[in-house]
Amino acid sequence: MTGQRNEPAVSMAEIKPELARLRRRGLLRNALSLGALTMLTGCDLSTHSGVDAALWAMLRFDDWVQAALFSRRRLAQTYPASAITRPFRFNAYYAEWQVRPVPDNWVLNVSGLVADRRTWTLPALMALPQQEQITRHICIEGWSQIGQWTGVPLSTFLRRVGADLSARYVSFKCFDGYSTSIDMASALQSQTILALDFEEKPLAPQWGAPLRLRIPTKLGFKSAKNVEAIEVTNKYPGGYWENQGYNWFAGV
Ligand SMILES: Nc1nc2c(c(=O)[nH]1)N[C@H]1C(S)=C(S)[C@@H](COP(=O)(O)O)O[C@H]1N2
Ligand SMILES: [Mo]
Repeated sequence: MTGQRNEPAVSMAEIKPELARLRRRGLLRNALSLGALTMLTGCDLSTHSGVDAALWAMLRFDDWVQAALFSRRRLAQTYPASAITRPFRFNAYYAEWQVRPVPDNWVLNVSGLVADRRTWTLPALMALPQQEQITRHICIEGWSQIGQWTGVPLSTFLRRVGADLSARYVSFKCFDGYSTSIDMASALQSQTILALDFEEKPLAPQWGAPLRLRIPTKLGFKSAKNVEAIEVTNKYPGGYWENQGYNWFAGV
């Protein structure tokens, strides 16, 4: 399953039509390298059957993601507590994403198109209205799991800080160096929350302590963990994966 060091059986030119098809269907935005295809699918590209398997995995996964994420009411499906995945997987595939402890002086910074730029402490966030959700978290690498998160609806928070709700983007910066951004409509969707709890306990560092975005209508990479700053802006903010060509919208 790990073919990264083997010579690919195909050239990029040979699989370009397939990748273009995936791109038209909205899963990929920019060019994808063979290395990235290997990483996304876990298939060995050193044989032709491995290449086929990789492309089919992408197409199947694309269909499945569309079905799982898109609903007419634009609400992500919710689940009973019995459906929660245990143990819950922690995404730490990359060395530079080692678990970071919460900095002693952690506060949430708010900037950009907002009336009130005061920083937020954890107790202040805990005093805002909370919402619980049991939803499916879907990673673009091809796995998913159902989890339970509780936190402040992002719409509540944005209104509380006097954000310009007609601004285009909300961006998130994390203290592990990660970043991502979403459109305002998705930020205001009722299931988009600033999660403080996971399975009814404060988030552990690996799951994004002390605060993470949880946005079940988007792929997992949008659910920023270890958030330390939120900015409301009209200038396209991009993000860690977005800047490497992942589909920016990544969901509904
Ligand atoms: N700060 C930060 N947030 C992040 C990531 C990360 O590496 N750092 N990974 C993203 C990806 S790709 C996924 S799939 C989910 C994983 O969340 P989990 O560890 O709760 O499963 O977090 C997202 N948010
Ligand atoms: Mo992911």
